[in-house]
Parts: sequence; C-alpha cells; structure tokens
Amino acid sequence: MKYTFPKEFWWGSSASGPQTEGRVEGDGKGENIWDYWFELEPEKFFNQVGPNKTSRVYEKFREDIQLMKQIGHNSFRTSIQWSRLIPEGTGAVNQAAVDFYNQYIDELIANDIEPFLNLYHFDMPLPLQEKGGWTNRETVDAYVAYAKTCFELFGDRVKKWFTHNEPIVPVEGGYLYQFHYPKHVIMEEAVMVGYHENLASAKAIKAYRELGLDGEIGIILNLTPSYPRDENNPDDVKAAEIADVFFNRSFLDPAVKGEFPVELVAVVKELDIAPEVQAGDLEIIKNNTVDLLGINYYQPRRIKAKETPIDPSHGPMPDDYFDYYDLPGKKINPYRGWEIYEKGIYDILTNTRENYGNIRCFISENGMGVEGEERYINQDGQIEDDYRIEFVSDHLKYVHQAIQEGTNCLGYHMWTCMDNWSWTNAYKNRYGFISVDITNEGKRTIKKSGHWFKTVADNHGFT
Ligand code: BGP
Repeated sequence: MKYTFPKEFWWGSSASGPQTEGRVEGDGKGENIWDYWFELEPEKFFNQVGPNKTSRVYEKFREDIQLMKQIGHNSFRTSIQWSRLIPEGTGAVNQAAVDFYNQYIDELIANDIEPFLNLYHFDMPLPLQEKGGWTNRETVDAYVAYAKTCFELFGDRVKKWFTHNEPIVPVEGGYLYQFHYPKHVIMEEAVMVGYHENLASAKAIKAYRELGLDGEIGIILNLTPSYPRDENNPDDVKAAEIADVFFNRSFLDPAVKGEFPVELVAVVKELDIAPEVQAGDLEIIKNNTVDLLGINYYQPRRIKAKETPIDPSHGPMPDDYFDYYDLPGKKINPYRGWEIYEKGIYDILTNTRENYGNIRCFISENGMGVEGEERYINQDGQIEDDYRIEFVSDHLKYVHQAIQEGTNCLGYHMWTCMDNWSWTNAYKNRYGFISVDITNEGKRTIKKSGHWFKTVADNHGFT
C-alpha cells in the first residue's frame, strides 16, 4: 500500500535550545535550572555529561542545516533559550544571542527550511527560579516580556511560534515526581505552576496578536492517551478519565477551548489547593486560544482504578485517583522503558478532530531513543537504524489514516535531528536522524533513517 501525504506536508524534526546549543566562552549566556542542577549534582546525570556541551549547535548550525537539507527537511523546530537571550531572565538582552538566533533563522530560511520557534523548553532562568519559578506570578510577566522581545526581534521572518513545549512536564518533573529541578513534591505548587504556564501562554498569544505580525502561534503538548484496563469497568474508566484530565486536558482544554476542565477545577477545590485567579485572567485564557497545536507523542498511559493504598509520606498527588497497570504483552522500547503503541497517535488525532474543533495540528515530536547505536555502524561508518525507520513508518501509517478521515494534521517532525543531550539520560539514548560523536568534536554522520526520511519527504510518502 502507498501512504501518500499532502504535497505541502511539513517534513522535519524537532529539537530544543538547551539540549543542542552548548555554551562557549564569551557567548553571554546566563544560567538556567539545568546548568545549575548539573553543577550541583553532576552524578545525577548519565556519565556526568552536562548541558554545557550538548551537540555544539552554537558553533555548528550552518553545517547542521546543510545536513537537514540532505535529509529532506522543509521545516525544523527548536527553541530560543530564555537564559541566552535575557541572561538574568528579565532586563538586558544579550546581543551575542540576538546575532546567533538571527544567523540561525536566516540560514534555515536561505535553505528553504521553515523555522518553527518555541519559547520555553523546560529552561527556567536561574534568577527567576530562585524567586519561585513558575510558582511565582511575577514569572508570568517576565515570560511575556521575553516573548514580546522574541516576536519583535524575529517575528518578521519566523511565522510559526509556540509558547511552550510540554508544559505539563515542568509540573510533573519539578513539583510532583522529582525529575526536574527544584524536585519538590507539593501538589499545591504543581497546580500553581500549571495555572501560571497556561496564563503565560494566553498572555503571550495576546501579545503576539497585538503586534499584528504575519504568522501563527500555538503550543506544543505531549498527549498521552489514557486507556482503562477494562472498558466495561466504570471504576477503571473513571480512573482513566481523571488521569486524562490531569495530564492532557489541563493544558489541552485551556489552549484550544479557552477553559479549564470542570473536573480539574472540582478536584483542586475539593483539595483546597486552587491557585489564586486574578480578575481578568480567565477572560484572557478564554480569548487567546491557539492557532496551531503541536502534538508530541511517545507512549500511552494504561490506567486502572485505585487499588494501592495512598502514600501517607506526602500531601495529595494525582496518583491518589488512579493506578497504572501493565498491559500484558505490550511492545516496549527497552532503553527508555516506554511502551510503543502506534495507534495512540491515531487516537490523539481523532480526538482533536472530534472534540477540539479539528484544530490545525501537526506531530511535533515522536521518536525512539536507543542506547549503544555504535553497534549498528556498517563498513561505511553509517548507523543502520532500521528499528527507527520501522518506528517512524509505523506511526506515519496511523497519521496517514487520520488524515484520510479528515483530521487537520499538517506535518510530522521526528525527535530529533542530531543526537542531542537529554535531561537526565544525557547522551545515553540517541534519538537523531544524524549521529553525533561526542568523543570526536561532535562529528556528524547521517544515519540510515535520515536517508530514508529524505525519500519519504521527496515522494510525499512511502510504500
Ligand atoms: C520530550 C521532550 C524532549 C526530549 C524527548 C525524549 O518529552 O520534549 O525534550 O527529551 O522527550 O525524552 P528523553 O530525552 O527524556 O528520553
């Protein structure tokens, strides 16, 4: 069967500033929470490789863009590092950063690769984190000022903007499950963070529209469909629904519909942890929904009714409302421990069509992190990553089906272009179409999947 995609489909990949750029002497970058956490506890990071080097894109972006061209990209998403552009989080702009992002953007455009720019990818500037980060309402104002600076500096050429990447992750990682700094376990703070991120997004969208620029603005969400253990068991179904509210709809509903799910409002009220809502906030959220939705998809959630006792060692947690269950015989990526369930991507897309007004959307991340890819290097020095080709094509088949059924899905960006630094896995699991040899000046080599992706982009599909 031939899977043919629209001629104007966006083929490309995604990355982020903090995971790729690296730091060089004299670049003027300020510290963010990742730089700080790495200095504090390097042993927490795989092989003690930190965010300071990453894939050295700051120095190598021109070479990288040539490689993107060679693997058929017509678009590419990365993020501006807030702490590079405005080192203290508020105040003075770093001219070296302006020059860097200008050159990066111009080089992409000159090579017919449309830049998609995201404003926030988990990288809170340290001075703002010291004042509470997203728990502090002042951060919303600082973020909006930063966003405006970005629109004014780059909005003449960048036509696709995103306010956040996966805003639920700083909530989960920083304030519930301790995999992001500041590693708190306080649901009241988690709720504040989520509320402020939503408000910041709506305010940035408002600011963007007020500037009257010719482009569109959206948000990127990691959507994890929640499947109940037994669809005929109402307790399992209810548990899956509440997990969906916490982890998906807490951002999806405000971003696309302009309102928080009533189930979420009820839970935070019942627990007496509702955030402070100021006059006018909800109106701003209502009136500034997104033009475009980026969907990151890696894995589903398998949910059953709560059976285990509630952990008394801390306050309320989302998990007080459900348990996870292990789907027998599930397919798994052993390196990341994530279930591989290709149909999940179709279910998400169908949900956007049926319940979210068929919003313009695209797959903004999907990919497979694999450890020890060197063992697949062939005689020509190329990694033969057939597993990645299989992973991507299996997902694309479902994207294709959703489009056939009328879903407004406009593109597919794989995570990621070059192997890059990952938050806690460092360079253990590799995701790229292009390998990066961190022991050899970051030497790049296109993997087999990169060459395959070019044929897909050139032929608008595959068989
Ligand atoms: C997403 C993030 C990316 C990237 C990816 C892979 O959640 O947006 O930044 O890291 O996941 O995950 P990891 O690097 O943790 O394996």
